[in-house]
Amino acid sequence: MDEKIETKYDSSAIQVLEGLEAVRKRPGMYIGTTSSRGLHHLVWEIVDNAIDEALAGFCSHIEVIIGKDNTITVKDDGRGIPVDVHPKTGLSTVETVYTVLHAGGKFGGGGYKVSGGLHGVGASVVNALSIWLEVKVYKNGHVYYQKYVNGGHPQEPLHVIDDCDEDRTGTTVTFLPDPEIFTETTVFDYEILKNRLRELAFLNRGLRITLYDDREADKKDSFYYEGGITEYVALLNKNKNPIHPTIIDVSGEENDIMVEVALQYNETYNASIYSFVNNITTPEGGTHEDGVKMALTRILNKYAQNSGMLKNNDNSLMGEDVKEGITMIVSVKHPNPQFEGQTKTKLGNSEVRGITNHIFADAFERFLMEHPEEARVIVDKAMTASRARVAAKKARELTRRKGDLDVTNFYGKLSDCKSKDAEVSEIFLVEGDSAGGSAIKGRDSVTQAILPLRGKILNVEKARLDRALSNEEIRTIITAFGTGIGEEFDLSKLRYNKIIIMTDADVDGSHIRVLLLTLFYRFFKPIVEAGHVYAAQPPLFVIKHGKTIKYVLNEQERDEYLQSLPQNTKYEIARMKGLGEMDAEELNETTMDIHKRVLRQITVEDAIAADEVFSKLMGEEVEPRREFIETNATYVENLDV
Ligand code: 0RA
Repeated sequence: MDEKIETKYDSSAIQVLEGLEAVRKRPGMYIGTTSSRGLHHLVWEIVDNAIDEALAGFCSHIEVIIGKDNTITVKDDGRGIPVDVHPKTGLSTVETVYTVLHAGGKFGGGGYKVSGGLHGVGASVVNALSIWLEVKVYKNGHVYYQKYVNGGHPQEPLHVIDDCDEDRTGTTVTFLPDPEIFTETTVFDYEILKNRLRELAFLNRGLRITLYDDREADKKDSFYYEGGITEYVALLNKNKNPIHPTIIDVSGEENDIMVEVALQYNETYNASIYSFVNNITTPEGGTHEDGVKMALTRILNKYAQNSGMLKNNDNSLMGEDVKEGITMIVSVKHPNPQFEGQTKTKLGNSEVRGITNHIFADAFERFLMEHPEEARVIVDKAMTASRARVAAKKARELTRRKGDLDVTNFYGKLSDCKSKDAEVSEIFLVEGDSAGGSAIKGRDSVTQAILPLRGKILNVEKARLDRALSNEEIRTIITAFGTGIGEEFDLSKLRYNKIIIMTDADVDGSHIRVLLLTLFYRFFKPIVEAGHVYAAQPPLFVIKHGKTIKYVLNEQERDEYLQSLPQNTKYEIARMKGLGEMDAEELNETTMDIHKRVLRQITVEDAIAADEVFSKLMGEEVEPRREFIETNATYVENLDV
C-alpha cells in the first residue's frame, strides 16, 4: 500500500515542464485548433494509446466516459503502462508518458502505432492542456496513481493507493480540459465521440468499445464487431440495396503489413470507398487504395473476358465502371507509414501498392470463380456503367459549350452577376420563383448571381450521371459553376467563391437543401471540401420596438434579445414569413446583405457519416427518410457531420 516508486527529480524534470509550457503557449501547433475539434482531439490521443495496446493484442475492452463535469475517462484492460523507472528520464514510465513530449510512441517497442500517423502528439499534450489529469494503473496486484494539475505539474510521484486482484491489469485516465485553452467550448459532443468510437470498433475486429454519458441517465452505446470492416460495409449498404448477397472479405499479411478489404456492390451509381492506415482515415487515398483499385479493374476484366461476357470488340472496363455502386473499405496496418499530400492524409509507402494489389487480386479472383452467380451480377453492372459512361460523355458536351452562359434563352433561369472575378462572386440557389424574383430585385447585381430552382431537384442518389445530365436544372447548375463534371472536373474554374443555398426554414426547404447537398456531395465533392458551399439562414422572428427592427435566427436569440431590452419596453414580435412572401428589401436585409446576413458553411468533417446521412435520406426506403428528416433536420445541416 505504501510502496513508493523511486524517481529522481533532476534537470530532466525541469525540461519536461518547459516542454508542456510550450504546448500551452501554442496549442494549435500540437492539436491543430482549439475549437471543438481540438477539444475532441484530446480524447483521440488518449484512446489511441489504448488502441495501440489492443493492436498489440493485450486489450479487449475500452470504455470512454463523459463525466457530469465534462471530464473524460478512458479505461482499458491492457497490460497497464509500465510503472518502473524509465532509463532515459529517471521518472516512472507513467510520468514519462504523461509529461514528456512525444514520449508515448517510444515505449511500445515495435508493433503498430496509431500514433505513427496524424495525431500521435501524445498523452503529454493532453495533460498540458488540462486543468488536471489523473492516471490509475492496475498491475502486480496494485493500483498505482498519479495526478497532475495546472497543465501537467505532478502533485506527487506515482504511488500505490490500493490493492487489486493479482490478475487485474489496465490503465484508467481521467482529464478535465482547460477552458482557458478551449475558449470556444469545453463541452464534449456525444455524437462525435460515438461515431469515431464505432468506427474504431469496426476497424479493430473483436475489440469492444463502450461509450457512457454520465450527463444523462442511462445513455450509453457499446460497439463490438466480430466481422470488423465486413460489418461496416453491411451498415453502409443498409439503405442502398445490395445487388449480391456476399460481402467480399479479404485479409492477408506480408512483410509485417496487414491488409483487410471488404466490399459489396449496391444499386446506386456512386462509389463509397474509404481507406485507413493504422485506423486513421486516408481521404486522399494512396498506395494501399491504388493497389486494390488496380486489382479490382484487372480481375473484373479478366473474369469478364474469360467468361465470355465481354466480347472481343467490346471496350474493356475502366476504373470508373467497376467503381459504380461499390461500397468498399480498405484497411492496412503498417509499422512505419509515410503520409503525404496536401493534408497529409495520403499513404505514400510505395511497397504497399504491390502488396495490397496481389493480396486482394488473388482472393477476389477466387471469389468470382467460386460464386459465378454473384460474379455475373457484378460484371453486368460494370458493363452497364461502361455503356452509360459513353452516353454521359455525349450528354456532358451540352454543359460545356463555351459562351453558353450569355445566351439568355437557354439559361433564362440564371441571373448572373456582372463581375467575372470568382473571388468576389457568389451564387444563390433559391427555392421557388417568387423568392427568386425578390432575390433578383434585392441582390447586389455586381457580385450576386441568382438561380431560382423550380420545386424538387432530381435525387442523384438514385440516378446515374447520364440521367442527371438530362435534367435541365442540374445542367444549368453545372454550367453556372463552370467546373465541368466527372473526368473533366476542374475546381480552379469555379465561377463563384460562395455557393449559397437559400431555402425556407421548414421541412420542404430542408428537403431541397438536402437534395442540393447530395448533388454537390456526389458530383462536386471538392467544391464542398474546399468550403465553397453555404446555407443562408433566414431569420425566424422579427422584433419591433420603437423605431428598431431586429431579426433573430432562433428561439434562443429571441429570448436573449428580449431579455436585453430595458424593462417595460413595448415590443411586437412576429414569426417571419417564408422567403417567397418577403419583398426584395426584406430579403436583402435579412438574408443576402453581406454585412448583415448569417451564413452557415457546410463542411464535411466525416465523409462516412455524410455518406450514411445521404443514403439514409435519399435511398429507396421511405421510412428511414421520413424519420430522419423529422428528427434530424438540423443535424444534417450541421453537416459539419
Ligand atoms: C508499453 C509496454 C507495456 C504496456 C504499455 C506500453 C501500455 C501503454 C498504454 C497506454 C494506455 N494504455 C496502455 N496500456 C499499456 C507493457 C508493460 C508490461 O508488460 O509490463
